[in-house]
Amino acid sequence: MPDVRGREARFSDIDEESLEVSGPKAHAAGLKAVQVSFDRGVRQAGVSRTLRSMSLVNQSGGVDCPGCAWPESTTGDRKRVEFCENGVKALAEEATQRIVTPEWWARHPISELEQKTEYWLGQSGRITHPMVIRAGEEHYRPISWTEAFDLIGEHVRGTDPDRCVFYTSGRTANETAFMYQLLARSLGTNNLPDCSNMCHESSGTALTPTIGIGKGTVSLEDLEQAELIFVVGQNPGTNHPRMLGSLAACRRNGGKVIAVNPLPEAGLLKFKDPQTPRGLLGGGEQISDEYLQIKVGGDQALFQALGHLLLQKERQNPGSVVDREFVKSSTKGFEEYDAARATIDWQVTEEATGLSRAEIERTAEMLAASKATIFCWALGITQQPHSVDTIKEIVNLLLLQGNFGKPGAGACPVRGHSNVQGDRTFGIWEKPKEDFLARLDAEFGIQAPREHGYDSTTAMYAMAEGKVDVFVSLGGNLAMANSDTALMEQGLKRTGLTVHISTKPNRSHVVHGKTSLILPTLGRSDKDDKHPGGAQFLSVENSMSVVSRTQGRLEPVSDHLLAEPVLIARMAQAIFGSGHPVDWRAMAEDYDVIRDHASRVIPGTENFNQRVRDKYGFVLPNPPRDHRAFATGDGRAAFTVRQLEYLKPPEGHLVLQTMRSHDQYNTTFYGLDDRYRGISGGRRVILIHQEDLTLAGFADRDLVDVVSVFRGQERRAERFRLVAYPTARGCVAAYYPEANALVHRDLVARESNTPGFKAVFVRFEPHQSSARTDSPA
Ligand SMILES: Nc1nc2c(c(=O)[nH]1)N[C@H]1C(S)=C(S)[C@@H](COP(=O)(O)OP(=O)(O)OC[C@H]3O[C@@H](n4cnc5c(=O)[nH]c(N)nc54)[C@H](O)[C@@H]3O)O[C@H]1N2
Ligand SMILES: Nc1nc2c(c(=O)[nH]1)N[C@H]1C(S)=C(S)[C@@H](COP(=O)(O)OP(=O)(O)OC[C@H]3O[C@@H](n4cnc5c(=O)[nH]c(N)nc54)[C@H](O)[C@@H]3O)O[C@H]1N2
Ligand SMILES: [Mo]
Repeated sequence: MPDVRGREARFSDIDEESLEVSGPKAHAAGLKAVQVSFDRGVRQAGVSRTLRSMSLVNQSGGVDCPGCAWPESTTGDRKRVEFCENGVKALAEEATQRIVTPEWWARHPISELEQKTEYWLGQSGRITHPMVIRAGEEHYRPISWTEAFDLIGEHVRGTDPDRCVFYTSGRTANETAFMYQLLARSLGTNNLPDCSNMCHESSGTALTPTIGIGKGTVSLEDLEQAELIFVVGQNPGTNHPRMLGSLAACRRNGGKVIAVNPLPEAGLLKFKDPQTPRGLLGGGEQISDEYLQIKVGGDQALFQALGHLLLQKERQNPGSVVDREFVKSSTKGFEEYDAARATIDWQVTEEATGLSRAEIERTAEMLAASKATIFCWALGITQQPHSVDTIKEIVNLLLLQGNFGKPGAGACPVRGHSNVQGDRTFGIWEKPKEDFLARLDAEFGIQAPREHGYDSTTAMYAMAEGKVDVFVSLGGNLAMANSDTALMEQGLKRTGLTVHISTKPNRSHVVHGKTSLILPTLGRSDKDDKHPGGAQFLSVENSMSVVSRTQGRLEPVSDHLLAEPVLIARMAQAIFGSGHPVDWRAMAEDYDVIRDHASRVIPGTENFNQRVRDKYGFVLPNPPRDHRAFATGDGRAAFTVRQLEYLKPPEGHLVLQTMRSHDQYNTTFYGLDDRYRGISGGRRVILIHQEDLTLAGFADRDLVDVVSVFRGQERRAERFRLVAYPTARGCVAAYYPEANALVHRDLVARESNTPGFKAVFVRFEPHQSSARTDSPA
C-alpha cells in the first residue's frame, strides 16, 4: 500500500499556484527557441561549456545529440548548427556544473528524498561518487568501485540467472549495449527489458511480419522528396524539432503534409526555422495542408476508411491508384484485403475517428494523387491496445501504392531515445532470434540461453511478486517511466539488490532495493580518455539506420566516474572471475575490440571499425528500402486484415492520453512550462474540451481527483487542474509521468505488450483531501 501523502507531496512543488494558461500557440521554434536554449545552457553549464558543447553537437567526429533519434544529413551539407532548443536543453542538463556529492547524500536522508519531486532530484546535478545503501539505513554512503563490483558479484553469484534483470534506457551506445547483453547472456538470462518495450515495440511487432524488418524504411532525403507525408500521433515541435525542417523542405519542393492528432500541436501548424535568418525573423512557414483532429485511438478506423476509398477509386478507374505490378510481384494477401475493405460502415468510422466523411474523403483524394507517400508515426499510435493492428493498416496503405523502395516513400516510425534503435541492433532484446544467439555463441565460446526473458511489463510483475533478486538499470528511471507507478515502486523495493548506472539522481534511486548501488557514469558529452591507447569514441544508430561516431569532449565533473563500457567490463569480471571465455578487459581498454567482435555477430556491421570512421558513418542494410526485398520467409510483403477496434469508454468516462511537455526529457524535467501549448508554471493539469468540461459538471481550473477504470478496478491520482483546451471531443490529455499511476499494469498493447499510456478511461471527482490511492493489486 503506497503512502498516499508521500505521493502527493512528491509532486507538490510543481503545482497550482504558479499555473498560467494562455492557450495553444500557432507556430513552433523561431527566435524564442534560440533564446530559451542559450539561457538554459548557460544557467546549467556556464558560457564556455555551453558554447563548446553546442559547437560539437551532431558534427562529424563530435557528440551525437542525446535528445532524440532524428537523423542528421549524411550528404555532406550539414549545417553549422545541427541541433534544436530541446537538444541544447538535453546537453545543458548533462554539462551542468551542479554536483551531487557524498556530502549531498549525507544531508538528505531517504525519507526526505522520497518527498522530493523528480524535478528537484534531477536539478540537483551530476552524481560524483559510487554510493551504497543497505537495508535499514537512512542514507546512501560512498563505496569504493572495487567494493561495489564485489557486492554485485556476490549477489549475482548467489542467485539464479533468471532472477536477475538487466534494463537498458535508449541513450546507451552500441558498444555498451553489445557488452551488456553479452554479460546477461553469458550469465544465462535473456531478461533484457528496455525502454523500447514502452515506446516503439508495437512498430517492430507490426513491421517484422509484414515487411520483414522492424525498422523504418526511409532516409532523410526521402522526406524532402515525398509528395505526401502523414505525421500521425507525433508532436515533432517538441520531441523531434529538427524534423520540422524536413517537413518544411518537403512542402517547399511541392509536397504536402497531413497531420493526424487530437491536439492542435504548434509545430504541426507553422514552423519558424531557427537555423536560418528568415526563419528566425519571418512569419513562419505553414506545415500542415490538412489537420485531422482525430479522437484518441481512432487511427485504425481512419486507415481502414482510406483503404476502402483507395480501392473504390481503383475499381472505378483501374490502374489509377493501386500499384498492380508491385502488388503482384512483391506482396501477398491482396485479395483478402480488397474483399475486406469493399464496404465500410461510415457511421462507425465517424464515431471512432470524430472526423467527418468529407474530411476523410478529402484526405483519400490527396493520398490517391500522391506517387510517393511517407507515413511517420510515434507514440500516439504505439501506446494503444490495438497499436499493432493500426500499424499494420498503415503498412496496407503503403503496400497498395507500392510505397517501398522508391524515393520519397516508405514507413517512418520516429524513434525516441537517441540510440534506442541501435541498442536493439546490438542485441538488447528479451526475445532474441536464434541466428543472433548462434553467432554470439560462436564468437565468444559461450552458451547463450534460448528461453525468452522479461520485457518491461513482465519484469515489473516479476519484481512486484518477489521473483527478482538483482535489478541492474543501465540509465533510465523505471519507477517513473513504467505504468502502474505504485506497483513498479513496490517491485523495486522488494528486489534484493538494485544497481543504478546513472548520471543524475532520480526517483528509482529513492524507492530502491533492499541493498542499492548508484554507479555514476560519464555522459555522452564527457571526455573518455583514461585508456592505455588514449581517448575512445562510441557509436549510435539513428532512426534511419545510420551508424555514426559520438565522442564527448567536456571535462567530467568528477574523477570518480567510469565510462559505461569500463563499468560493464568490471561488473562482468566481478561476476565471472578469471577464466571466463570473454576477454572483458581487452574490450574496456580499446573499444575497437568491441566493434571487431560485434562486426562478426551483427549482419551489416562488417568492417565496423573502418566504416564508422568515415565522415558520417555508414548505413545499415535495409532490404525494403534498398531493393524492395521483404524477409518474411517467402520474400513477399504481407497485406493483413484486422478487425476494427477503437476506444469505447464506459458511460461518464473520457479517454486520457499521457504525453510530454515541451520542458521535459521523459522523466527528467528541464522546467515547468509547456510553451507551445500555452501552459506554464505547473504540470498537474488535464486538458479537456470546453463542452466535455461543461457536460461533466465542472468549470475551467477546477481542482479534481482523476479516477481511472480498467476491468472493474479503479486507480486514483489527486489534485489536477482541469484546463479548457481545444482537444478532440471525448479525449483528455495529461503529462507523463504524473499520470502513470492511473495506468493499470494489464492495460497494454496486444502482441507488443507496450503499456496503453494513451488509452486510459477516466472520470473526475471534486478533489477531496482525504481521498485514498487504490491498492494496485
Ligand atoms: N524534448 C524531448 N524530446 C524527446 C522526448 C522528450 O521527452 N523530450 N522523448 C523522446 C522519446 S523516448 C520518445 S519515444 C519520443 C516521443 O515522441 P512523441 O510520440 O511525439 O511523444 P508524446 O509527447 O507522447 O506525443 C504523442 C503525440 O501523439 C498525440 N496522440 C495521442 N494519442 C493519439 C492517438 O490516439 N492518435 C493520434 N493520431 N495521435 C495521438 C498527442 O496529442 C501527441 O501530439 O520523443 C523523444 N524526444
Ligand atoms: N505515461 C507515459 N509513460 C511513458 C511514456 C509515455 O508516453 N507516457 N513513454 C515511455 C517511453 S517512450 C520511454 S522511452 C520511457 C523512458 O524510460 P527511461 O529511458 O527509463 O527514462 P528516462 O527518463 O529517459 O531516463 C532518465 C535517467 O537516465 C539517466 N541518464 C541520463 N543520461 C545518462 C547516460 O548518459 N548514462 C546513463 N547510464 N544514465 C543516464 C539519468 O539518471 C536520468 O534520471 O518512458 C515510457 N513511459
Ligand atoms: Mo521512447
